[in-house]
Amino acid sequence: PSAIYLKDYTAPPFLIDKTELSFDLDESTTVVTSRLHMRRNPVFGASTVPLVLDGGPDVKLIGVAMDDYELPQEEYRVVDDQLIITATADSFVLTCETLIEPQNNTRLEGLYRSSSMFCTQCEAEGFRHITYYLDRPDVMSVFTTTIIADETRYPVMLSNGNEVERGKTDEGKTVVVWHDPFPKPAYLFALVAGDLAVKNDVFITQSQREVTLQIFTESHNIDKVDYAMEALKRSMRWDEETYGREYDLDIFMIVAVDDFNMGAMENKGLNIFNSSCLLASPETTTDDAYLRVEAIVAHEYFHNWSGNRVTCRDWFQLSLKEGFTVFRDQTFSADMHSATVKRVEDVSFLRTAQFAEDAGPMAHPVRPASFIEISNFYTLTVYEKGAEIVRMIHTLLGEEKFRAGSDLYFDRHDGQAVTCDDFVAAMQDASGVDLSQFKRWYSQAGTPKLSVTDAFDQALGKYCVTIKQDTPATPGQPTKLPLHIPVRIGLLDANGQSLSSSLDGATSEEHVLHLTDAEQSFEFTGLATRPVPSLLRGFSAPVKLDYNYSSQDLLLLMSSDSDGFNRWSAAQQLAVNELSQLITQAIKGETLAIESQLVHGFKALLADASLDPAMVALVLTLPNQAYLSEISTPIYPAEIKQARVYLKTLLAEALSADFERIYQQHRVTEEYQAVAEDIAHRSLKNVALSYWAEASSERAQQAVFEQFSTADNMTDQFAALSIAVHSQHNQAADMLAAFYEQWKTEPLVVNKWLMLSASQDNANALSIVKGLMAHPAFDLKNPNKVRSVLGGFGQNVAGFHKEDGSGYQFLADQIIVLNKRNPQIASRLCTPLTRWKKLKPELSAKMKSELERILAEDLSKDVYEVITKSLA
Ligand code: B3K
Ligand code: ZN
Repeated sequence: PSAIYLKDYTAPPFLIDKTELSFDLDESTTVVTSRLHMRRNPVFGASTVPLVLDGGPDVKLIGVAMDDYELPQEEYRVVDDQLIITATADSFVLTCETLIEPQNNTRLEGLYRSSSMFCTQCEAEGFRHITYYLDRPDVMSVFTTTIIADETRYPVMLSNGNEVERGKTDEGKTVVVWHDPFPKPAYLFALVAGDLAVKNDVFITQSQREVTLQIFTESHNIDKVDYAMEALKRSMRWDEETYGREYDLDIFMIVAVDDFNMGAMENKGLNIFNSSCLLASPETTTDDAYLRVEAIVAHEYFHNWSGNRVTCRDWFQLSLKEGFTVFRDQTFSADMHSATVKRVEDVSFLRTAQFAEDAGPMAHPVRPASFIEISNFYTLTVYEKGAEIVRMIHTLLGEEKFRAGSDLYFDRHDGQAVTCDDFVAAMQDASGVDLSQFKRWYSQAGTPKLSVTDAFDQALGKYCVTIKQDTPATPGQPTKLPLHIPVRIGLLDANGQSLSSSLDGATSEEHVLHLTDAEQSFEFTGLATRPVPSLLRGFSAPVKLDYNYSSQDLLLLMSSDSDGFNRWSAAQQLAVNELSQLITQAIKGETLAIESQLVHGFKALLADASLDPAMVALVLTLPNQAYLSEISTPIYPAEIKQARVYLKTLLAEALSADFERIYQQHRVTEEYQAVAEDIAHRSLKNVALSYWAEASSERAQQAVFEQFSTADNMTDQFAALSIAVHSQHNQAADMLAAFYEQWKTEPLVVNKWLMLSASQDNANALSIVKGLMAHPAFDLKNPNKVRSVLGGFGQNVAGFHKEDGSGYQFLADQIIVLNKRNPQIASRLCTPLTRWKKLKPELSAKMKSELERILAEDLSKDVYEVITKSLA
């Protein structure tokens, strides 16, 4: 397999003005007929380049005709899955008949079957598994889709746009025709056919148009779509109010499917969702999952403008739509609930997972310069770091100019396929803010590190902050240029009061520093005493911050900073400092011991009833194994775990009475609702319970068991179960078994059970996981189940990182099996193995040899790319 490069981009030689598709759906062979109204692309002038259409190994070509002239065999050829036709007119209709077998499609790309239905996934390059086409996002076409199927088995037949015709064939099959008036690339095509139940609703747009809303599921799930429907309406309203974006078709449909490689897909007018990201009910869905449903419904809906109306020129520009749309969904969720809580969650995820990606062998810029398989670039870098770039633009421009920029972007490029440069140009043109240096964020990989030092001149009342920026080398990018980094900063006095100061003539309690040089100093005047800096408020840039805070400073920020995000961040830093000491002791084989300052910080926090319980819960949550691994070199998994358990137990013992009190105080007695206030109480209550359960207390054990047995909602039931499993509760095994019995008919709950079971951190972990994969509840065809078991196992320190390497070997075996069946999923499963260089030497060597063993197989492009880059 070889790489393709952004620098080699050329416009398409042919365009497709209209695409007419017909699907004769059948359980054995599906016949696809396409009529493509094509013409040579005028930008090429008079050209004779041949017509090259993309196909797949699973597409069987029956015949090709040009303007109804059936091409003889010698006038076309198929080479490497591409259909090549040398002689064409300047404009013509190309007709193609192909056969596909959706029932044998285990890749879940193109047209496939999930349970008893047909569905599609075409992004990025799935359409070519349906029929021959110019499968690239800059070829936009108006689609008309005819679906022919047996109505008794497939009463619901859907595609993009509006249903325009319905009839019968001579053999009595039903024919439904859909027409989508908006030109779109093939990756936004969708088709669904099945025996589905529907929930209907309406939305009145800002210009008073009535839009029909429909959510389809298999009939046993239709009682779980109310929350998604309300979330959809909130999203539609929010996009009108916040971005002035109105929905454009008369109907908007969402379909839930069980077998899906990712979360969801924004196909025009017909979104397709992994059922785990759509269905919700109090008894079966946790608070986190409710919020995820809302965020993903919003995300896919927002793509209608940021992605569909304005799409990507090529796949290197993926962040054009994904970074922007993630930023939009993050802001939406912040507006619906607590902005600070949302920011903490997003940053915590970014710093753990995206930073790790940026420091590993797959590190790439937000706009990659090359790839072997585009599916491998639906990454945290493209999505989450891409969203941070848009957020920084928002910080640099301010709310109003940012909106002017987005208005200009949508207006200027409506109906076009454009680049990240076009996005930045619109922001710059509308605001007058120079973003030329800022654009380096798109092309430079790696997480910048800011090293901050300061000095105070008492006589002049002057405080000077010096910031050095440095971005580490990443694969293919040995040296880096300075970035334009917005650093939001405030200053506190020794009592935690916010101080006003002057910087470049502006007096304020908060400033945004524009860091543009490799090293730069900023002078704040008008200060009577040395301040404590609150740096990078709200995480104003995706960077690592190094400033030598004392524990005293951190306790002060944690209790008093006016920026909620930095209160959390200070507590995390304090915990990281203490955990680092403990990890070092563990590595040296010493007895762990520490004089913890966190005890005092937590004590004060738990005593302050004025705080938002959701924030308190987040502050109480110790940095997780993954984050501690990200900031360690080399990684000692068992020692990190040991340090975490030690500190958590120490805090639990010291504050046991406080945790018990908080646990009792925050019980929600009203009927379950997934609203911010209740979610906040539940999260604090359950964090308190998780600590209390670590203290040796009979009453705590009892409380865990009781909550598990009596909870009327999944949040509380599952929290209790997880606590039992992770705190070695003496009834943990019985509770796990009871949970499965109770929920064995609810696949999404069973997936949670699979994940928790696989993460049980004990000596038998591997045999437990093998047992789970042989369990009737497991199914290798279903990505959610694979992710549950193998994802859970990946977090299992004792099992996955077992000293003899058996955990790595087991994961490698699964990757080898899945490589053939579902390359996308196989490739994702490689992620934990890509960290091998950072592991302690004994484990590193074992992990590396598993990568080499995988490489010896006949690999898909997806797995090949990740493995070769990891070993490079
Ligand atoms: N655009 C899709 C992702 C498609 C991934 C294909 N491998 C979901 C989303 O980001 O909205
Ligand atoms: Zn997206």
